Amino acid sequence: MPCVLGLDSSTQSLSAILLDLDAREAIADYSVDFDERLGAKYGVENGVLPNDDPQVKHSPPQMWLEALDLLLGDLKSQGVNLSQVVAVAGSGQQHGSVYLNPRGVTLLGQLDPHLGLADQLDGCFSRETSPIWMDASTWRECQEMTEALGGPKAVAELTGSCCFERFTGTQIRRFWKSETDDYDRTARIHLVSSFMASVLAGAEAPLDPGDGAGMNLMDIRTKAWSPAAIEACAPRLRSKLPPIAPADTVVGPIAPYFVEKYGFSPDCKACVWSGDNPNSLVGVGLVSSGKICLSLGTSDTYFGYMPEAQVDPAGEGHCFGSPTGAYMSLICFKNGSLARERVRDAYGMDWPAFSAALRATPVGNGGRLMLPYFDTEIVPNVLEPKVWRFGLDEADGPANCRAVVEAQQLSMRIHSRWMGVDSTTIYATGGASANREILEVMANVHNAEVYQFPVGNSAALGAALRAAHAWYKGNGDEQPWEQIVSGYAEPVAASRLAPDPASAAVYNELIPVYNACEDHALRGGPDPAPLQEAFRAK
Ligand code: XUL
Repeated sequence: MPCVLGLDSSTQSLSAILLDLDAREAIADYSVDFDERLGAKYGVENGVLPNDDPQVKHSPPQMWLEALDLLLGDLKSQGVNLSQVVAVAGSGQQHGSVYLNPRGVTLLGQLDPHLGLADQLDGCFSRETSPIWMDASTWRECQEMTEALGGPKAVAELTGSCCFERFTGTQIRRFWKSETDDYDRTARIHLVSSFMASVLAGAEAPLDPGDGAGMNLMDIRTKAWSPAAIEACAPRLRSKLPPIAPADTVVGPIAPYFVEKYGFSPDCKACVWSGDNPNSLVGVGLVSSGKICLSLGTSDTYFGYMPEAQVDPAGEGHCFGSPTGAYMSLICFKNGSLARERVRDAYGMDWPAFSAALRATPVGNGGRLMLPYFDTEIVPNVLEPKVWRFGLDEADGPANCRAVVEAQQLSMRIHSRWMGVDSTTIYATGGASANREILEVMANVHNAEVYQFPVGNSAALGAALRAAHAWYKGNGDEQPWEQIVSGYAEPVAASRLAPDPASAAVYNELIPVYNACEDHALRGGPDPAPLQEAFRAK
């Protein structure tokens, strides 16, 4: 019974999905929550280290290592037979980076099964904490790299995206500028994905073009490091970066550490990892054009498959590599689940009460709107956290619940226009996709049918399916992607939620009002109150 393992090292947890390739079903689906299991030791909140500066968001890389030991130890003690795993691949939160000193690079090849991963790699990091995708502290470095590369359009054409604060290149530049000695003693800069893949392989792993596109350092068309972007980023950088290799590359056999400690077979193949979004693309079966996925996780992302590289003219969205060798379009909204939770908690609610609040309030919320920038926001770009309320009383719990959900969906609708995708069908995934009331708002705002998935963690599932693809290919039995995903990454037909025409019409009227609120708050546009009044009067 050959099995493949997909791991997902995300902001708040490390998860695993084990697929039985003969039975074509998931036989284990398990997660280690960082706060719950390691929060006291590492001092994290929602997986992130607290910082007085709301723009700075780092996590401890040793916590990710310790979580890997915990997760595999738990699976083993639950009786999961890891010797049947023929290939393992993974998903890393995108953009985050890990900085190894020369000792760290050497030790990766000498992992001792009698010690824990976090303990033996202690002292191996030239930067103790890892900047992650939520970090917004590199505005200046974005300007500098953009200027050096000939302006925003030129950067986007070259790398697939304009310079963004969270993108790894701008983070590396800031490190070089502010901690030059530590930068100089850095032997290797990994992404979260290539770092975790290196640990599993016990050897330095490449990163893939899906995750590489989140750095502003890779040429999006050749899928190789761009000398110009590297030059604009930091000196002596090229030799510190790992190679880039296709997502179905096998790095090597799994390290003896995992064979001795957890019972993996020495023949188990350790494959290249990718970012959570490229993995999710496969995990929801988007291996050809036509449909859109909306992932409601720590970040909310809106993405789809693209056959050719296409860049957002407005500069807000991204073009990443797809694990199939093609491309994907993506827009990332930072105020996702944590914003929903902030509203829920502010009114002492649980999720059933939050859903009841959505049911009890009218579609369109009577024109009461929120701009939910609880944290700095990526799209639209907001560097000072601030929650804006327009005609919305902060004391009114139910109206605020509806306002945050409607704001998120309206913003996605507005900022996704550049993709030009006919999204009459939306695949919903991520934790909050279990909430039917939220999906109802989604269906009506986008005027599209919405489907749920049996497996909530599409990133871990996508990683497992990539491991399967690499394994079949390595056996000389390469299978088309449609066949790889079939039966695993398919929406639940009975979950179909059709838009209600009257509600969709209300949102069509509300879109310009929401747009005007954004315009007023972020670009000094006119007061949106008259538009809100006109909306209410209709
Ligand atoms: C995508 C992004 C987030 C992270 C979350 O560009 O920043 O979706 O990948 O882990």
